[in-house]
Amino acid sequence: RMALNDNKAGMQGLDKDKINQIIMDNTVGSRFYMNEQKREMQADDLLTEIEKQRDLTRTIIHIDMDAFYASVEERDRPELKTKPMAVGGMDMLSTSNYVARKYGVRAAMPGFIAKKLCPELVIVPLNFDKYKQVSKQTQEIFAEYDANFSGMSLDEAFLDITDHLQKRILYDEEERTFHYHHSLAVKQPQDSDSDLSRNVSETFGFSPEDVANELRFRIHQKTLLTASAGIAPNTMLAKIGSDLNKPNGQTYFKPNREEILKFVKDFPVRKVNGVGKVTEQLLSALDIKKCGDLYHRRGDLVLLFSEISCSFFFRISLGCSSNVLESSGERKSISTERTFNAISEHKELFAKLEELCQSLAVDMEKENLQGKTLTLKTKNVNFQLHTRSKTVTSPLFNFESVFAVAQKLLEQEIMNANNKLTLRLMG
Ligand code: DCP
Ligand code: MG
Repeated sequence: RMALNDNKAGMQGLDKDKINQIIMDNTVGSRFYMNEQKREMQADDLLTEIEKQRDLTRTIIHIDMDAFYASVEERDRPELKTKPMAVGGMDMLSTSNYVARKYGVRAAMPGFIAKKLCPELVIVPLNFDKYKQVSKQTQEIFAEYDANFSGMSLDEAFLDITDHLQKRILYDEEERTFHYHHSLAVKQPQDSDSDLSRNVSETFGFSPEDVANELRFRIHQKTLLTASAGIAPNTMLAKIGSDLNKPNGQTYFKPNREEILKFVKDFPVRKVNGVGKVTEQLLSALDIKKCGDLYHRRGDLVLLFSEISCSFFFRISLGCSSNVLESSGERKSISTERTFNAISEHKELFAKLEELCQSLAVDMEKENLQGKTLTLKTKNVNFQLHTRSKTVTSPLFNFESVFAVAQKLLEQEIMNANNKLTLRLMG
């Protein structure tokens, strides 16, 4: 940001590099430079905190069916396999097969536009009962590997196979062998019709990749549909992995920090789960396209985004994310907030905070919930909303533990306020 801006009349053709070097050399030590450095240090503190939480001990698999609705329809009408096809209606498509994707036809596109892109496109109406039934079949398989698997939608799930891998060491060959559905056995030319013995079964090994292959094999045998998988130490990488070798493929991220960082560096930010169109555009305006750019621009991100957003971005840049699966439909947060006449006395602010924590603790107990992240929400007299969060290592489970963290957050809020902190809402 110190660099020369040469879009002023009469500045064409300058040696920008040389000029920037001189600016840089002479800015070191200036207040401007120190401020830049301070922000980078702030960012580095956050990065260190995240790095401390990196945990490479679990093995997570993300499984995602290929062109799910479309594949179910193709299975039941094989003549569609070679044609461009989509599922949905003229107003909206739910997905398309890989033939149609070549034309730019995809999910969340109106069918009438898709028809313009590909006039021979076949549009098949939705058949939810069929998709639900397949989903049930796959979930029966998932449960054998992780009873607490987390189903994200009909066609995708996260499994923590860490415990399975340990038990698996003791599995004999038979327990790792699965038989072909008769019609799916690959017939060799020398086989007679009654002799498919060479191809009737497949045996899988002990590694995480073997387990993913086994899962995908079993899904295919049971549903006649293919799935892709990502295997990684956390959910973010596992999710990325299931998409990388689609369709009918898988990707393994070893539990190795250096290799993960190397991969993440050049990976497009947009492809990370949770980075939507708006975030992509915001980051793109800052010329941030790859996950590695998030690290290089950490000082600017701290200046421009909230702490929660920065944490999210820095996690991405380090390839860190949760490896704790939430069971389907599980509640993720609980909150309480109050609006009141403006107060600024510290004693009053902390009293209000105490009251809120008490009320939250009662609700948590009722719902039998514990917390990992506490967020303090404030609205000042100028109606500016602000949130500040802290993630802790041991769970928050009662008034005392919640209030201890909340107090720290409020202290920071008071310290960082430009003027005397005066609030009209706290949550
Ligand atoms: N779906 C939908 N509307 C969307 C996206 C998806 O109704 N905007 C439905 C149809 C998909 C299913 O959810 O078949 C699964 O979504 P995916 O994103 O996993 O897409 P596909 O399984 O179709 O394709 P891929 O092979 O890319 O996973
Ligand atoms: Mg899918």
